[in-house]
Amino acid sequence: MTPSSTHLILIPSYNTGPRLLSTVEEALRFWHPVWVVVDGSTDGSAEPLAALAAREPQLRIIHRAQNGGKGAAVLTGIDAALAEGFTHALVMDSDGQHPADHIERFMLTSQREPAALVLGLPIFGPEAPFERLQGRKLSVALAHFQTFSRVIGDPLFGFRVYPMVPLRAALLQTRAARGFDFDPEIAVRMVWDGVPTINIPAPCKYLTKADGGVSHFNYLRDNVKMVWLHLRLISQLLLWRWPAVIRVRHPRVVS
Ligand SMILES: Nc1nc2c(ncn2[C@@H]2O[C@H](COP(=O)(O)OP(=O)(O)O)[C@@H](O)[C@H]2O)c(=O)[nH]1
Ligand SMILES: [Mg+2]
Repeated sequence: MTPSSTHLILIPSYNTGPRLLSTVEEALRFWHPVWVVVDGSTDGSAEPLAALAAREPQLRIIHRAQNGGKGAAVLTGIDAALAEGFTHALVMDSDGQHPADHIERFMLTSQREPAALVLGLPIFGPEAPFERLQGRKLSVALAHFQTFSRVIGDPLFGFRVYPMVPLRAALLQTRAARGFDFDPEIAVRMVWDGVPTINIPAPCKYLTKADGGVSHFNYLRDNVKMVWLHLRLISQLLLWRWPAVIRVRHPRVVS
């Protein structure tokens, strides 16, 4: 496979457990290069990766000494990638929930439309937890309100291709968006900044503990963070951003 010089896969990982290695191996089957940001993990999950990276030059591992959250890990990764001349990153979860066989379609769409944020529109199976699906409906409605449009099909699904320059600009606008608030906040901010979106359906799996599924989503801590996120975005929108947001209305594209 010819490695791309513009588009790379970026996988943020924190204490992912045994699923990390198989997720990275799967990603490598579909695209080169793949970079993993190990975010202060303490569970030993990065060790088998180091062995794989020793024989696979298209895999790079970046270590963060301290856990900083998904958004912080993505920022570390894109800073390094921009410094090496890459322009776009497909960000995916480290635990096998996201469909590696859709990587190529997402990347080719991004190469065709490099200005766009390519968003996954999740298709859930019957195993998806009821309360996560309900919470999601509220997040979708809020993202529609915050952008005065339906250009963000799903603000929580993390399987996306980002143009990295506008992603970095959006991250640097705020000290938040470093944990689980990363996905919804950054999508809304990029739309506010005038980045067009393309929404592509893609399956999302929920894995049982027996299958190696691990979730760091803490219902109390992360839902409080989400409420705070929406209060911040809505107050900014109503106080000063609304005229600009009205001006940047993009057609919603489902590819
Ligand atoms: N870098 C980093 N990534 C994280 C952190 N917490 C979660 N993630 C990543 O974000 C993705 C989603 O997290 P996960 O715990 O699976 O949450 P869930 O899928 O929403 O239940 C996974 O790829 C994780 O590795 C963190 O503290 N740091
Ligand atoms: Mg997960």
